[in-house]
Amino acid sequence: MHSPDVFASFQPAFAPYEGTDLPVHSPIDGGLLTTLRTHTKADVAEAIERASVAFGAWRNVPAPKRGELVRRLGQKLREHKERLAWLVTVENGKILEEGRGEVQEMIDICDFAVGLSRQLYGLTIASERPLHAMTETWHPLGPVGVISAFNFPVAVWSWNAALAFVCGDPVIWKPSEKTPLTALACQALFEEVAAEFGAPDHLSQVVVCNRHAAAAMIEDSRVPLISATGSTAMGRAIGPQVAARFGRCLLELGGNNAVIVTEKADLAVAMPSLLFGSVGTAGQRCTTTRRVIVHRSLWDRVYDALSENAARIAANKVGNPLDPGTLVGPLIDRASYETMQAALASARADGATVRGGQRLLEDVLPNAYYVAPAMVKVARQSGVVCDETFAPITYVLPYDTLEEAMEIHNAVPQGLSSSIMTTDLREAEYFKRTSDCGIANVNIGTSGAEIGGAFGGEKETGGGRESGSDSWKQYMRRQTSTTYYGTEAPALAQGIRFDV
Ligand code: UN1
Repeated sequence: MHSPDVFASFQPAFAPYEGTDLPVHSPIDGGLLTTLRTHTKADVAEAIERASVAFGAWRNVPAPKRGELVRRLGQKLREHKERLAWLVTVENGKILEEGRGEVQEMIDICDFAVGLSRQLYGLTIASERPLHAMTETWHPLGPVGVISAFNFPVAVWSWNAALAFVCGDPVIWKPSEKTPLTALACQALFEEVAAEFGAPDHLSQVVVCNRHAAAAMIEDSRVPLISATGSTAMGRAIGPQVAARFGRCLLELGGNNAVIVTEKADLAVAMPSLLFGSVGTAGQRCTTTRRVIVHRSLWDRVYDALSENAARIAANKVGNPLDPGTLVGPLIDRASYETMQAALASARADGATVRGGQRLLEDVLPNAYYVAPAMVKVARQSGVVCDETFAPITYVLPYDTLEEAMEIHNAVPQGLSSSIMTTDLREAEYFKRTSDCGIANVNIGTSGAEIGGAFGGEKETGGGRESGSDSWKQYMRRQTSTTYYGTEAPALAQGIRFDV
């Protein structure tokens, strides 16, 4: 499965981190890729100290010059797109096409951030007092702690890092322990760029560690922003810890995304999006379509079409994600497979019809976890349907009125992404107004957002917004400034007199 040459070409990036603590496996065959040494809490504290020093220098570099560093990073990623995509596939298991998409997302956010580096605009505000000028300006914030998940092992770092760098902030990155190698590869590419550019040392650092060591970053007020992607449980743990020291959190947590298919849907448009959203990335996107809420008149038809397509994929398109014909790669690990099976068992116990979901390729790859995507027909939303199971399970539910569909839609704890399939403008607008998610699409699926929009969601999704739009403001400190340029004693606001 491996291309030894490509893997060997990454060895210099891994070498300084090699050790005996953390075995890293490929989900493709369960094989050991390498073993790393992990950082302790004290190591993380030292990284924070180094980042603080880097901040002192980087904050004084003009923003457009900081953008030049990010421009070069984007260029470096273009040059290494194919090999980095390959490593993403080997370490994470997503198909190579999606590995390439992930690196493209990094390149796109670099381009976005370069433009932004000349547009960190503030405001001029009308003062109520004569000869006073009021402005609002944005200043670098400080070291940013980035915690990323295995499923987008490099793109999510880049959303944060590209913005943080142009905003004047160093980054300390704690990647998932399941995917540290892709992080080290990015770090090596960054270091090449930083050396050519002459950036301060330690502008970007990777800490390979568990959550106990990462607590150093969560607890330290020298890290004013923690941007974390992962489970709701993780967010629930770190959110209050960061808040307790008045730090800022940017949380992108679980999703339980639904697509509503109305009577007015064009199924030729809807079906491909439903399928990619449900089974693409083996159901391991936070934006994966987990629920399809279908008008009762189309319930059987949509369920049958989805399960037939899923069965077709299971028959010959689940397998090695490096093969060009594969559409669905493996689950990340055994635990993920077991969680999936438990969810299906629970759905069955609740009376649902389950098609697919069985393990595949077990004889040839006993240490890898490939599954047939599961389509679950369920009459009512309850129990496990309300949970996010990070696997290819799609619950297909019926509705009678659009109001009822929206109630079902919003009655889960998560609020990341949502879609409606309809050709009716009124239905589409009603849906957008009523969906409680951070993302609400019309006639496209729930996954595959572009970097130009703000990405994130409400409720247990955590409320954060990353990447596009004005997400950059979270990586900066806002300052309101009033200047008096008169020669008499200045007037006080609110008309207060204080004559001595
Ligand atoms: C994630 O799964 O954490 O919208 C991120 C998408 C991708 C990003 C997903 N652009 O599906």
